[in-house]
Amino acid sequence: MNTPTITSSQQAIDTEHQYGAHNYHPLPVVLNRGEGVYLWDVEGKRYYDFLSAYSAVNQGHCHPRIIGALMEQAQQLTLTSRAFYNDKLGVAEQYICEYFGYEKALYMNSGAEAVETAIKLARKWGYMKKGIAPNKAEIVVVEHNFHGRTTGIISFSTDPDSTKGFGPYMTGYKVIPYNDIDALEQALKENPNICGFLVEPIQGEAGVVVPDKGYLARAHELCKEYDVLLMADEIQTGIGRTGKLLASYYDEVKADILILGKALSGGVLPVSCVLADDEIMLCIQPGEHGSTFGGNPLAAVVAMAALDVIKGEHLTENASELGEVFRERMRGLIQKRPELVTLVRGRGLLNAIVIKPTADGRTAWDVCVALKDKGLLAKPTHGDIIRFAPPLVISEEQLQACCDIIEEVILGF
Ligand code: IF1
Repeated sequence: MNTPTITSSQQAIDTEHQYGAHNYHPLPVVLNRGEGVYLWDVEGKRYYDFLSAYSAVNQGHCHPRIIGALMEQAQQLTLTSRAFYNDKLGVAEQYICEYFGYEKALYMNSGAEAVETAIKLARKWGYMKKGIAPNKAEIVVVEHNFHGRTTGIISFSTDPDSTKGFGPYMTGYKVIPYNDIDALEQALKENPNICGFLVEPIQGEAGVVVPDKGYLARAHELCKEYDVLLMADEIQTGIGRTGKLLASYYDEVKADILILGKALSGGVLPVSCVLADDEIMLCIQPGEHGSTFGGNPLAAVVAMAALDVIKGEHLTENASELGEVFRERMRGLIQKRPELVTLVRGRGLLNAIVIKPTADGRTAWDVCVALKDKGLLAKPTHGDIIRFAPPLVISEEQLQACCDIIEEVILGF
């Protein structure tokens, strides 16, 4: 088959436009190599990656430890399905259980798959342990949530772009405002059929929305009081990104169901995982849930290497320290250009700034195009918010160089 060799960025863009679904609007840059915090385009231009594939590349692009584990296993055994055992899954289950302090793990592939798994698990627990009548279980979610793109998950999205035109929608959800403890208490008090509260400890897609200190802790107390499972979606905020191993740890909360993805593989292949203790996890019995690739030996060794790197290279601590440096630099920008940069917020190396459109209609998108031209890649979310999330391996020198680029673009915008 004569597949074309891409020799220019424009050729790649044109080929995707002709043969690929138009389900994204990417920044006009075509990448073909990644290493650590750097990406290179087809023409050889180098960029700092300030998105990290939406926090899937916390360990840096093509981390040698993770790639090494992948390559060794890839020549041994990549997939058995769960019809048979393999010699890596049990090891990776024990590893991740001990890493996060749970009794059981269920590996899946994408984040959405893990969220769907958690929803099924909470419902099953609701019927088997809480005694909810069949098909009456409900899950509380929050406004501006993002948990994936399956028809089940978008059923409780409040974002029209994620939901319009994809109905009919799944029932069994109650949407309440984020960071509103009274609304949660009211929802749990008035409905005995609630089995779970699904929430991001920090809302990523909504624009790095950090709740009040104590919100998650109080939410967990209410969940215990009303016999409801706290389901923490740490797919984007987990694995060191926010300066703690899990963002839940800012409130010293250990969720009843922990949902991980993205950086669980260091961006090398899709791996996600749901963790819970026996009382919950054993509600799903043999033959009731699974997936062809879930828990494959390749994903198993890659996940262990990816988690090893986080601890071995102290990436959580680096995220915490450099996050403070970054936000301080951004606050300096607000002072210099308050009419353009109105807000900076975040934890660790998950941060965002809010850009006010200029009088001549230029927006956060135009800021990102200008950043790209200066060698830094980031992408806006919801029009006016730019999320900044470099790989956690970034050095202070590299971070300062990136802040210089951001400052140069903002001051010259
Ligand atoms: C896209 C957003 C980020 C997630 C949380 C579950 C998932 C995600 C907290 C599902 C995935 C990705 C999906 C990707 C862009 C990106 C994203 F903009 F969509 F919302 F990061 F904020 N929970 N987020 O952030 O995991 O199935 O994708 O593996 O769909 O455009 P997935």
